[in-house]
Formats: sequence, structure tokens, C-alpha cells
Amino acid sequence: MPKKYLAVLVLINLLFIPLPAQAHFGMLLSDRPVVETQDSAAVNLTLRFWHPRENNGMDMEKPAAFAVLRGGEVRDLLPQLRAGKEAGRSLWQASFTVEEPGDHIFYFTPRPYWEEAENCFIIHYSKLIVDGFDLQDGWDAAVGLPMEIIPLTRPYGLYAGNSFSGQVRKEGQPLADCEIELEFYDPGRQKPASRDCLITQVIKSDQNGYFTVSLPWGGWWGMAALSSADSKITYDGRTEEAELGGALWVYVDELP
Ligand SMILES: [Cu+2]
Repeated sequence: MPKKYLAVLVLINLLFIPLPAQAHFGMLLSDRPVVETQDSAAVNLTLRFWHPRENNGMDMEKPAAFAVLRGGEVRDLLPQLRAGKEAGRSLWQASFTVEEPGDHIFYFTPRPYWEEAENCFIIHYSKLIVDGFDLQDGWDAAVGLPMEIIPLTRPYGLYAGNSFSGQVRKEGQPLADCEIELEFYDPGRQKPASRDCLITQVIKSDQNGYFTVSLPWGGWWGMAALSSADSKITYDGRTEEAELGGALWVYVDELP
């Protein structure tokens, strides 16, 4: 076969090889996984819309909501958000000083993100639970997000190798047969995946929305329960389907 036809065939092949779909994650991380003392009670929170394992991401618009739930009370943190950049991408940051004991459930509702490649919007509600002064109370409270993972395992004080269980709820109801993606946040690209299928692990919830994952090594791990919006949404002049995600981030400590 003439070389130029071969080249064309190779090119056509390349065009049709499906690229592995990168998993999108709403990310909500703190520079302190728990607050233990008054002198170290300031936490710096970063909100991203990202591909955590590969450490690259999307531009994130200012979220529609950002708040903290503690002891049944919600505090609006939207006014505290500052725009930031990382690797040329927009993200959001806030500082918060923990003054009261108990679990602080930080969460955000992003604006719909238009994903051209999937021809749909993506909305990943994201959650992080930071304990204050070792009271360890309130981590299992539901925020009431449209998609949410309720922890069954305390979401901090975890060792590498621990299992973690949760329940997926959609509009407050347990969601059966729901796909949950699990991914490690690897900002230094210290743990490259040797196969594409190792970048994101996939678990399904049972009939009552329960699932269990293992957290094999230390660092930040995110899990995101995925579903689709029951009807199309309209945003920025477009009316399309939307993927809904409920993300939860946990910090895992290395074995002693
Ligand atoms: Cu993306």
C-alpha cells in the first residue's frame, strides 16, 4: 500500500480511538484535615473543578452556594470566597476559623459547567467534613444537597487501607444502583496510574444506596456519586441534560 494511504489510515484510526473519559470532580479541600487546638484553628479551603489524579482541571465559575453546617446551623460563606488560579485555571479559596467544637460540614453548589465532550452540563455538589476540637459529633448529618453521600464511616481519622462506607442520597432518598467514582488527588503526580482504568475506580451502590470503598494509601481521596438530573436545565442560553454528582472528600493518614 502506498505510504501516504497508510499514513491516512493511521490518522483515521487515531481519530476513532476513544479517549479515556477523564473523571470530573468537584473538589473541596482544607489545608488541615482536622482542627485540634485553638492555635491551629484557621483552615484554608480550596474549591476546584478538577481531574484529581492527573492534577489538571477546568475553570470554575463562582459557586452558587458555599456554606458550613455545624450543630444544625448553616453559615453562608459565599461572601468569603476569593478568586484564585492554579495552572491557569480558576478556582476559589476561603479562610475559616473554627471557633466551636464539633463537625463542620463545608459544602458548595457549583454553577452548571458545560461539557462539550459529553454534550451535557455537569453539577457536582461537594462536601468536606472538618472536626473541631475532637468533639467528633455531627459528621453524619445530611446537608440536603440534591446529590449527597452520607458517611457511615467517620470521615476523618482514617488510616491507609481502611474501608469507607457511605449512603448515596438523591433528593434525600437512598439511591440504588448508583455509580460512585473514587479518585486520589495527586498534586505532585507522585502516583501515576500504570493503566487508564486505575485512574478512577468505580463502585456501585446497593439496593439501599449503600457502598464501601477502600482507601489504599495516604492523602486526599474523593468519591463522587453520579446520576443525571430528572429534567433538562437551562443555563447560559442552553437547555440540556445535566450530570449530577455528590462528592465527598476524606483525608487518609499513612500507617504509623
Ligand atoms: Cu474535564
